[in-house]
Amino acid sequence: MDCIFCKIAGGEIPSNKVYEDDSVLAFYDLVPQGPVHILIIPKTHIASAAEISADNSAVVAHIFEVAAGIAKEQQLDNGYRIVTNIGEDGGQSVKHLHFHLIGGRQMAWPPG
Ligand code: DGP
Repeated sequence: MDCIFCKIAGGEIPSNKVYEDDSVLAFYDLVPQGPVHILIIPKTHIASAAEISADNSAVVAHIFEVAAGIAKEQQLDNGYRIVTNIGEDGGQSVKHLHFHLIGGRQMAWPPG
């Protein structure tokens, strides 16, 4: 499968890693939308949050544990945003589940 985030997870394509364990990788986004912009992905291929099921949801819970730890390390004590884009209307460009952890600035709502 020609998936750029699978290649990053497998080490085929380099990334600026923030955290890694057996099931999860976190790395800096190439196009940061804030002073801190980190992507957190499952190493196994899940196309998007629309594909989360009882069979694979454990890694998603783990991702949120990892995210909380990263946010503390990054000293995002004033808050931050975690977002996942789904499909065309959601603005998803990479079809491998990823959570954007963005912080270090005031976020707008509603999102554009
Ligand atoms: P989304 O639009 O939600 O699918 O977000 C995809 C994000 O992935 C986007 O913010 C840019 C980032 N991105 C795409 N290719 C690469 C890459 O090769 N390396 C890194 N670090 N980030 C990438």
